[in-house]
Amino acid sequence: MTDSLPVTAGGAIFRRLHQLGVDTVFVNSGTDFPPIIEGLAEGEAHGAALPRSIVVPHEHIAMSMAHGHFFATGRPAAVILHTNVGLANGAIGAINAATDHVPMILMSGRTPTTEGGRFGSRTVPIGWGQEMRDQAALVREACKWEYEVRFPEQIPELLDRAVAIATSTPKGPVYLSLPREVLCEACPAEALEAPPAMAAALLTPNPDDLAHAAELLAGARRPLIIAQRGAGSPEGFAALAELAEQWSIPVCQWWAVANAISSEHPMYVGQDPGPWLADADVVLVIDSLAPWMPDVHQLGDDCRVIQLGPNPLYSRFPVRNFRSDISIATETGPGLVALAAAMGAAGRSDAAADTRAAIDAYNSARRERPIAPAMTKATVASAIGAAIRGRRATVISELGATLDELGLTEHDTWRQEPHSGGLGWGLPCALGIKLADPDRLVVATMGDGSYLFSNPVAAHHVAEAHGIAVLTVILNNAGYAAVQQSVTGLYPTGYAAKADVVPLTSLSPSPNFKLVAESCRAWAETVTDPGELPDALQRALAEVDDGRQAVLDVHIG
Ligand SMILES: Cc1ncc(C[n+]2csc(CCOP(=O)(O)OP(=O)(O)O)c2C)c(N)n1
Repeated sequence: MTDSLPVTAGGAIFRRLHQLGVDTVFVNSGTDFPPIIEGLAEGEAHGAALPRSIVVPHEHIAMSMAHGHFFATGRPAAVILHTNVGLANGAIGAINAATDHVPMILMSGRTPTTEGGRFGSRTVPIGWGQEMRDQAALVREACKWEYEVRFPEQIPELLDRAVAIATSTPKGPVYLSLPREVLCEACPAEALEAPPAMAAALLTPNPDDLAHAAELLAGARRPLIIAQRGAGSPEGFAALAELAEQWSIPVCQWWAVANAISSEHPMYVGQDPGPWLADADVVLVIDSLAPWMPDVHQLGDDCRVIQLGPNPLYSRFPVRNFRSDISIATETGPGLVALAAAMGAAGRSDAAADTRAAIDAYNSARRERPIAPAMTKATVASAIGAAIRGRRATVISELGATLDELGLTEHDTWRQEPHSGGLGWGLPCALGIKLADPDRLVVATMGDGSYLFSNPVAAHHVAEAHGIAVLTVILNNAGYAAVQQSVTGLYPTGYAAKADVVPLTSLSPSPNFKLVAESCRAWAETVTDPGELPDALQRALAEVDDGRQAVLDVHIG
């Protein structure tokens, strides 16, 4: 702090965020912003320590970049949007963050309450047009906490509380609404400089539950582990690898959104729990919203299930009835480390050899399955995997490259769109990761539909403006294959399945994505021949290593 004068409350937000360790604020501004912009300029003029502000010309991108920022740093970013309309554009991002347990300090202006007579009162017709009876309702279901600032001096204490709640187990977004007149008032400076007043509450496993779970797993004849949202931390990743190896337990990653185990681990059995679930007597479910598909997979009558994760019963969701005999609420990484320790140094002796033989046979068939020579998602994934091998890289997939064909072996090298499925997340999430961790290679892969949802011109603009050199690989089938598959899955012999083009799923003619990327001076190429893909990837990676964003529009069948 360079002075102790009261500061404009709009700028006080930035000063307090900095003090709370929030180093990046993604912003899309509007007419509610004068006290925010004036307060920021005031802070800069006075040499105050502030987080960096990144201007993002679409709110879904701002939210998804904040999502990626958390992936890269483990710390929340803040997002400030324009009143109800900006918040509405950002609402998908809040839904995605909530489902992915990503903390985020989300704020938006509230149109001035007063029609005149106060500094900050309404000055333009949108002052009336943007008022809502309940603005917070736009994101309430996705947020752990919300409030509307009433007085300027509340700002430090409210932000302390916002950050502490967002980063408590289970982590998630919080929302603060910012009325313009309040932000125009002065906030006392002293409290902005005080240390954080509130600590996050982080869960570690209850020892009794842990002992019970360890006993059950150690005594199982046909145990199975299902992971969906990763192993939580490098330590959790290592603990799971050791536990699976030592106790000969197959590990399956059904619909994974983060990788929990190396693709090359001898106990990794791919994504399908089908071959293992019906016979399993104990299943450890690691942080999985939907660990199997009840319509297809059945548990045996005597099977016992242990669920472990930040919110093992996923209490936000009204219907989610997966069995849970032992529910262990914990941050996932420390929970896995503690579980491995509780299981001790012994190992499963009696049935272990049989399990290993079955897994080996299953895996040789699975791993030796040839990848078709045609251009498919699997071909592209396998080429990307080969191109990035040995590098510190993270691959993002939004209906993009398939996990198993990438052959990833390390923690935090894979992220898929959250199970909320709010598309348009992938490219900006990759930008958020790369912005926070510039030395990491970040490859964003997505379908052409997902790419269009990500507001590509705005996303490439942000990448250019901030020198964020991400490689984007579009898996372009000129349509919505996932929706087509969903239709033919329900009506395999129906009219839609027999139609030349499944209605409502075509994106033909495909835009020229090369030109879209080049409009922001990205390096871009279109690839149609699978034989050309490896070289094209090398050319693209050379550009990215040189600091320029690159885009490959890969036409898949
Ligand atoms: C914001 C949003 N709108 C619509 C959907 C519904 N949806 C799910 S998958 C999908 C198709 C995605 O197409 P693409 O990314 O090209 O991948 P493909 O299905 O072709 O593999 C759509 C539209 C969604 N999940 N999110």
